[in-house]
Parts: sequence; C-alpha cells; structure tokens
Amino acid sequence: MTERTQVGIVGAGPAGLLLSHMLHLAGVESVVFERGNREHVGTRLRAGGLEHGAVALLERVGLGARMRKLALSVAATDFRFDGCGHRVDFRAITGHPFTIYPQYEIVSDLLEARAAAGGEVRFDTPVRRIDGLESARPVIHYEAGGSVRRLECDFIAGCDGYHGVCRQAIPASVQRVFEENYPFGWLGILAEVAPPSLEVAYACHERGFAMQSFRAPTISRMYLQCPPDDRADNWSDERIWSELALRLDVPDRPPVARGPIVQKSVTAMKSFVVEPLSYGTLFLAGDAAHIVPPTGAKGLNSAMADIALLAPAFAAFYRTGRREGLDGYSAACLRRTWQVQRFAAEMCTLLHRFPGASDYAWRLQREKLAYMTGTATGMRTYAESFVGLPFEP
Ligand code: FAS
Ligand code: PHB
Repeated sequence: MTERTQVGIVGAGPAGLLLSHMLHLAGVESVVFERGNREHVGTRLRAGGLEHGAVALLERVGLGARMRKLALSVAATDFRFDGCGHRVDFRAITGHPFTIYPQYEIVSDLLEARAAAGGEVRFDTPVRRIDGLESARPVIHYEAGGSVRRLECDFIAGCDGYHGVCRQAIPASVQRVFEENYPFGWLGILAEVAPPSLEVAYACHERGFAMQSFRAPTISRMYLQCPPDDRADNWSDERIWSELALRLDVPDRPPVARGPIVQKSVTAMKSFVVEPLSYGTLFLAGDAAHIVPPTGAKGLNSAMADIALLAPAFAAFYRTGRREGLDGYSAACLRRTWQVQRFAAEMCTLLHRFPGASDYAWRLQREKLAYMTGTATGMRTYAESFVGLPFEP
C-alpha cells in the first residue's frame, strides 16, 4: 500500500524542520524523513549565530520563547590584525544586533513544536531515492524495517544537506554546479570557559586565521585555521590554547581565556551553489542547495531564508492553486544566495592566510581589512552584510 502526503520533506535539519513547522501552521500536511537518530540530530554542534531576519522569523512562527530567554545579543565584531584590535560596531551602524542562539537549540525548539503538533518526523529512516519529479505524483523511496517503501506526495522538499540524495535527482543536463574549495579548514572547539567578552573576534594573522565566539556566557566556541585534511586528534589542548593565544592576543584586548575543551572537530571550507533550485515537483533548500565557508556565519541563516520563501509558496498553492511563488522560488532564492556567497567568500579570502600567497597579496589583504574596519564606508558595507539581508515576509 503506497502512503500519501502533500509535501514530502527529506532531512530533519533546520531547513526541513522549519519547513514542516511552517507548513503545519498553514494547514499543509508533510512528512519528514531523517536518516539520523533523534539524539544525533538534536545535539549536532554546528552554527551559532542568527541574523535579525532569522530571529524575526522564529518569533513570527511562534518559536521565540526559549530564544528570548537563552539568546545573547552581540553588538560588534573585533578584527585583530597588525598587532591590535579594530572594532566594528555593526549594531550602532545598522540598528541590528547579531544573535548567538545555537543551532542545536533551534533544532530542539523545532523538534518540540513538531512533536506537540503531532507532526510526522521519522528518524532512522533514510531516503534511498526520489523519482517522478516530472509528474504530479513524485515518490519518495525510503528504508524502514529492513525494506524500501514508497510515499507519494504532491511535492518533495530536498532539505537533506550537501551529502543528500535529492540534488542528485536533478538531471545532470539540467543542473549547473558552482564550487570553490579552499586550501584550509577550521579546527573548531567548544570549551567550558567564559569568553573574554560577549563579542565575536576574528584574527587575521601570519600563522593563520583564528576566531573567538561563544554559545553561552560560560561556553566558548573558537576556531583555528588548519590544513584542509587536518584531524582533531592532531591537536592537543595545550597546542590549541597556545595557537589561539598567538593568533588572537593583542595588547589592547583581554587575552584568550583557557578552560576544559569538551569538543573538537575539523570542518572543510567550501563555497557551493547548484542552479536551478527546483526541478518539476522538487524544491531544494539549505545546504542541499548551497554551502558557504562559515566565516560569514551565513549557512544556517541562508537555510532559514530559503524556507521563508518556500513555505509561503507551498501555502499559497494549497490555499489558492496559484503557483507564482513556487515557479519563482529558484530565481528569488538564488538572488539572495549569490549575495550571501559574495560576502562569505570575501570574508574567507580576507581573513585567512593562503598558503603560498605572495608578500604583496598578504600585504594587500591587510590593507583591505584596514579599509573595511577603518573607514565609514568600509564599516557600513561589512555591517550591512553581516547583520543580514532582509528575509522575505
Ligand atoms: P543539515 O545538513 O543541517 O540537515 C540535513 C539533514 O538531512 C541531516 O540531518 C541529514 O542527516 C539528513 N539527510 C541527509 N541525507 C538524507 C537521506 N538520504 N535521507 C534522510 N535524511 C537525510 N553555519 C553557520 O552559519 N555558522 C557555523 O559556524 C557553522 N558551522 C558548521 C560546522 C559544521 C561541521 C557543518 C557541517 C556546518 C556548519 N554550518 C555553520 C552550516 C550549517 O549550520 C548548515 O548551514 C545548516 O545545518 C543547514 O541546515 P540544513 O540545510 O537543514 O542541512
Ligand atoms: C559561531 O559562533 O559559530 C560563528 C560566529 C560568527 C561567524 C562564524 C561562526 O562569522
């Protein structure tokens, strides 16, 4: 017997869960398939910062309660280079803060909301393939209880991240891929120690990029540029703390604070966009559609911005039968996506030490940083991109 629903969603990350939640609010039925288990999905560390558009969206869809209690508001970014700190007060410039509210808290809020509404999120249920995208009844083939089963739907939302199966279902003759792999990665740590200040700090240093962020007033989240194929177990705690201090410490700022490191991981740096973001009855959103280096804190925010477009498009179709939102989704999403790609790639290029770069290129990098942090125009350009572009209503 073939099951049916209106929107089949592949992936229970922020994109898939937010879509399922917003569709429920609009009276549209969905089923979410997730290959991981609930524990894994609910505790993945990943992103930490929200643009004002993302905060407003979560408030609008009834997910603001815990965020208002736990989130931390950040007013400025401190750029460390040439031996001192250069602070850009993006809140004073734009009127908007950057909000630290970890991705795992957002996912937890979404899982709770779906459960309270009786939403169908099927964990440990990998989707093997999708097909029938050119028909009015696409099918999700998923594995459960040792066999592959079918779910028929009106539409499929591919929210299955960069390594998912949905993007692969768009014919190679139709899709265009744009990607850039960077010659470095990030070693990320979570440490039980209060950050020296509740501001984000980036270091552009001869030895490489480093960054100070946080997840709570007593939990620091920090990053170090490392070789792209590096491994977390190559880094002892002592080596991490001394390298962070070498790159981040400057005389006019409080020094790096040490504490117990509770998590270490290496993330590769990539920029990636696939075009188009829809094909027949398939719509891609989030990391399934685009990836940015985390230097601009845009990955999670872009996933949410996609859903801010896609959910109302589905809702309008079921309410009125009109397809404008769905037909215009890919182009509208890509307009915003490429602006985000520009900012994230610029910040990545500006802040990292590129192996083999000429002395001229390295000196020019710091001159660009001095312009961005030392002139009104430079600071405004950075601030407007960092706090985020408007989210579509
Ligand atoms: P996700 O990858 O979160 O979710 C996709 C889901 O689909 C996963 O749960 C996966 O298990 C599931 N799935 C995949 N294939 C499936 C299949 N065949 N069947 C069923 N389910 C399937 N962004 C920032 O802004 N700042 C950061 O500091 C930052 N750090 C990051 C660190 C790491 C290690 C990674 C990987 C990403 C980081 N990101 C960061 C980006 C990250 O937050 C993503 O942008 C965000 O998770 C995107 O959400 P989704 O699109 O929902 O994709
Ligand atoms: C984070 O807190 O993980 C973070 C903050 C700002 C960035 C990147 C990552 O630009």
